[in-house]
Amino acid sequence: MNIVVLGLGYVGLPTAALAASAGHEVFGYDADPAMREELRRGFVRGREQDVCDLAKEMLDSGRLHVTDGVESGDAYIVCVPTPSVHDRPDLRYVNAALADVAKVVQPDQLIAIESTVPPGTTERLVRQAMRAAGKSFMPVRVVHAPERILPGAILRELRENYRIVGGRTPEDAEAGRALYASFVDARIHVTDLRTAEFVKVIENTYRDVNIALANELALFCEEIDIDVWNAISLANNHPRVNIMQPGPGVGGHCIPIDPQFLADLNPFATELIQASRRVNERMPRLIVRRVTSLVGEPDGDRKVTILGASYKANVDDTRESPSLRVRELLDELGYRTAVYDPVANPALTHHDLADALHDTDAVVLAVDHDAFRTLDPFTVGTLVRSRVLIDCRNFYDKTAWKNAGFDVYGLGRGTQTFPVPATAERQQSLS
Ligand code: SAJ
Repeated sequence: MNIVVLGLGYVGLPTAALAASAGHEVFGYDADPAMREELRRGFVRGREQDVCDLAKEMLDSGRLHVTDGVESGDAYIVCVPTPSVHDRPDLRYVNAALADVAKVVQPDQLIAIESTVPPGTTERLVRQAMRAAGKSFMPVRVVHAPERILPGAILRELRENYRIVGGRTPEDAEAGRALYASFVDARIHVTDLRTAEFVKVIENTYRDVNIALANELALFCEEIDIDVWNAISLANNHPRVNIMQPGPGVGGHCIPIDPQFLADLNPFATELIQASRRVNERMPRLIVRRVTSLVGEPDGDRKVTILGASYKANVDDTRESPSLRVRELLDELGYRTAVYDPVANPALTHHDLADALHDTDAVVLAVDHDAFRTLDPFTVGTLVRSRVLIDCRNFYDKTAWKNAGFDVYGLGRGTQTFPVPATAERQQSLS
């Protein structure tokens, strides 16, 4: 089969490589000419080694081609981003990809959209693109086959995570199922277009709401002096309870965005979803409030060092990163700030840990990268100006840091680790 993949980013490239490794002839196109040129030279962006290796192997094999335009094929897989602008889905990349496809697509060929879109979008956009190209919509097969690969485990999830394929008609869905069955090992569930679109969005919405619950419980626990991490872990022993982990906020290009697609479609039926967004969005501000209560108001000299710039552990992606939002808020208030992250894009961070920690008044652990595990509190203590640790991920052994002379505040751990004044007052009023 000849498969055309549009968008060669973190979803499109591994998809193209996997399809090529299954024996298909794959023609990949990305709107970024620099990326196309890099790929042709065999340079693959990204940190997940198995993805880079497979992509290089397939480029070398001659079964994965990088083209300067959209070729005609038996199937077109659209893997372009759908960001959010002012809390509304920005569909311009999907529209551009479909305009390219509409020019070359022939009857009975299959268009598969993997990009996350609000329910009702796939059919509408394909119809518009076909009309604009002066073609009839009906003879083309259309499916929505949402990507659901977890950054950090892309290739495994692409191969093994079960898939939803929604078709405009049952025949379209079957054509989509056959396409994906030819290169993934996962179970494939077939449904209609709108249900597939909805399922993808509610998966990420479920995660956002669940994390919001964990964050709310963390703040509640600080007030009543209970360790939320322990409490959640105990509650999760129950076979029907699965609460996620608190943190400094929710980042990445999916989970903070997708719930807004539902809220945008129907603001009145999405109160819980919108409230959860607000809870998660205010977390960076709360971390900044903790900084101020621990080190004092900014005075032009006070400095805060943030460990981690990525949106989550062990990935280099910094999109919507809560850690960078914490930095932004601190900068706005007038603190001096430094960010150190050995995993994320080096352009955004200090290259040298000692340099980042020099003269600092508080260390904020924002991302639980494995690389931070071995940080020695005694060594850190010799580099900083004031020994204050704010651990947003329950990452470090608090006793070890306290023994090294640090005042330690752990998100959701209450006064068991550090007597925050507001909590002490609250304790008095409770007793
Ligand atoms: N986070 C928490 N607490 C947790 C788990 C995560 O605060 O218990 C935070 C992370 O630190 C991060 C954010 O949430 O800032 C999102 O991370 P994530 O690992 O939950 O999700 P993503 O965005 O990396 O990937 C999600 C996945 N969706 C689901 O698991 C339902 C992935 O399968 C999707 O393919 C991806 O979104 C996407 O592209 O939509």
